[in-house]
Amino acid sequence: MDAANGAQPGAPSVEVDGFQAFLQMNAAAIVAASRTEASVRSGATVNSSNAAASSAPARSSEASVRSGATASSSNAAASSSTTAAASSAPARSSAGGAATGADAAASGTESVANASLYTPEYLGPSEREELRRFCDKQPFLYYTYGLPDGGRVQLKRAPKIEYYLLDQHGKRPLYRWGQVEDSWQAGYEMPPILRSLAECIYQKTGERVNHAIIIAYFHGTEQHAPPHKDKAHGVPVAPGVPTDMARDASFHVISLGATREFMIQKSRDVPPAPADVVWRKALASGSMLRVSARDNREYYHAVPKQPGTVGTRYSIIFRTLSTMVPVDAAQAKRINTTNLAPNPHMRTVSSSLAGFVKVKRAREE
Ligand SMILES: O=C(O)CCC(=O)C(=O)O
Repeated sequence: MDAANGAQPGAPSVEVDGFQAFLQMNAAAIVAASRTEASVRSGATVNSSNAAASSAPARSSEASVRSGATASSSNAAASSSTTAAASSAPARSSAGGAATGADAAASGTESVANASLYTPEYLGPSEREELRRFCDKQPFLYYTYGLPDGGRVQLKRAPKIEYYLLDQHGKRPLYRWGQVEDSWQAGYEMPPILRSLAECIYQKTGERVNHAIIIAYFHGTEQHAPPHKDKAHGVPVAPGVPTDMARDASFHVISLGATREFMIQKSRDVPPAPADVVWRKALASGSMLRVSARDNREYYHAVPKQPGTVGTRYSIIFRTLSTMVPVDAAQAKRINTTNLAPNPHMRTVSSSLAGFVKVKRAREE
């Protein structure tokens, strides 16, 4: 384990400083926002010692998930007087705390379908940029997908990299969405930049996410996500398909870079009939979309092909998984370097490196 960034040896390198600040600022703003909301609801003023004393997380059931975005940096700066103790206390949830119109309007958050939420400016410009740079450096994989006839295919429509948090027994979460068993060990422990975001999600929603997949949409039509449901307990899936996400868990999508449209729809049709479209949105860079467990159960979601898209979109999808397995470090090392997807953002580096190697060889000969 690399003490500097909390990742295993060989894990992609990370920059962290800005995000530690991001977490601190957002945690402060979240507590401040929860105080405001609590006082609005109860008519009482909640003082900072109450906030600091509060160690109970917001409840994770859908009914109690509160509205609103993690505050933007500017909001956070405004509440920078909040104490460090208060900053570490998760936002409290009032029972049944659905978004009020005023809360949503104040934070720019849009309520979507059934308790899903879209927050366009979840990240400030510098966090957005730092996270995008982090994504640019990732060694994305083409996962091998198992076909119903027993065949295997490299899944080029969604180059991915996985990150996870270990549990107290040293086990890692496993999310099976169709990849072959060889890939179940793929991924790395979360570096601080992702841990910070996981912590922000906990502060806001009470959900202890333990897994993140980053997907690279390098190209508007080569990379896409067909309509599907995430595989959570209670979601109707085909017989034999495992459901590794916890029951009642939402999933949380941070978008970076080029905008791609995200669809929530009633059918699997591509494109869906207009009457089947529940919600569609070009997800802004730096935004957060929380798709509730209910919306995942009842609807499909998709990122359609989008001809003419300029630039890369990354999505970071945080989930709470309940299937935990022992880590097999040797298999992880093997699979993390198998079927690497060509990453256009690394091309300059690799071509100049290749040039350097060529020149060096020529000099040595
Ligand atoms: O990339 C996205 O925004 C969504 C990806 C997705 O639907 C999924 O991983 O289940």
